[in-house]
Amino acid sequence: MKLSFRWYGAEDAIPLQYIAQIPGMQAVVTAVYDVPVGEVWPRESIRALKSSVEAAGLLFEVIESIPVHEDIKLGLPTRDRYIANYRENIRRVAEAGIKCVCYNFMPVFDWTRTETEHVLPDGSTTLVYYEEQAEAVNPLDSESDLTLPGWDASYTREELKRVVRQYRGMSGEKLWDNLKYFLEGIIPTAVEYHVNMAIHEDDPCWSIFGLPRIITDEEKLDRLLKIVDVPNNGITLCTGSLGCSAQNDVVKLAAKYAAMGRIHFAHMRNVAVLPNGFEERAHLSSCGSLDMYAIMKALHDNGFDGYIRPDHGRMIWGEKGRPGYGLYDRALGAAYLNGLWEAVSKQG
Ligand code: DNO
Repeated sequence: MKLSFRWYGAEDAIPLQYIAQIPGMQAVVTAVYDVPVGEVWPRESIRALKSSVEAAGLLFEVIESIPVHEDIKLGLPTRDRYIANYRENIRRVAEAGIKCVCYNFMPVFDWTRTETEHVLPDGSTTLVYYEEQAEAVNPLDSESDLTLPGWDASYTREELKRVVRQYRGMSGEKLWDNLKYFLEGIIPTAVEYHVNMAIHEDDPCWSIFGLPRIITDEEKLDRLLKIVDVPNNGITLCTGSLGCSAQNDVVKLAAKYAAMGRIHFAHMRNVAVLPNGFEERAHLSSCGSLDMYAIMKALHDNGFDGYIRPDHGRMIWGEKGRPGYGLYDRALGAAYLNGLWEAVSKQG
């Protein structure tokens, strides 16, 4: 595995040097954040990211994410222009040495939580998703809280309502058609430029606010991989996204898709699955519902050699920062993942 850490570019309060000081840290996962979704990333911006990451002694090999324009997910006639731009972005990041691109195909809302500062018994704060709170949010109702984490802050309320309305009535099958069209448009470029595309599962892995979500479980992952059946069409195994549903056996999925050579990136995070949703917890297995040791062992034993990063952390030690993306708890997560990997490697 290649240990990596997400960094939000020059705007990120966490200096690259701090990331480089985490034992075993090899790579930074980042993106160009100041270009509107769907447009082509300037070569200078990619170069600037690459040189700052490399100046800190870290590898610049993974992008998270090149976002997919809503028109592609909606299957609008304008999608061809955005798909052409997407191909161009793959070429440009590949030229800068990128080997893996993470993306998602969630309509409108990326990862969604209902509280960002839920206080755990030890005084740390964490991200949670409680169904009763999610049900109280209606993106078409102006009175609702429209600033849940993971939502694209560049939308105004009115734009958000417009785009949510565009999806009304769209079936999961239609979204599959649009995903197929997208993959058939971009995977040949990824193959040509030796880039591994790694789709991120829907988070949480069920439909929210009446919008379809399709990358949610084993059957759907199998279907996705078959659409274009080449290694470059792969996945980001996000333990928290899949593992927030007790229906998903994350250990089994890690083993299966690693053996197939289709996991290019892993997001490692623990969650406590509750009757009414889930809470993000510290990475340690005993802190949540997932057996992190068994997942790491499944990856290791099935030949996983991709990138891995500690996913969301809690806020601990008084740190203030971007929800889920502080330094301290993610660094503890990295240290723990290193320990697990050393243990599973030495066991042979
Ligand atoms: C949340 C992240 C996601 C992820 C995207 C990939 O913390 O895991 O936002 O980056 O879904 O496109």
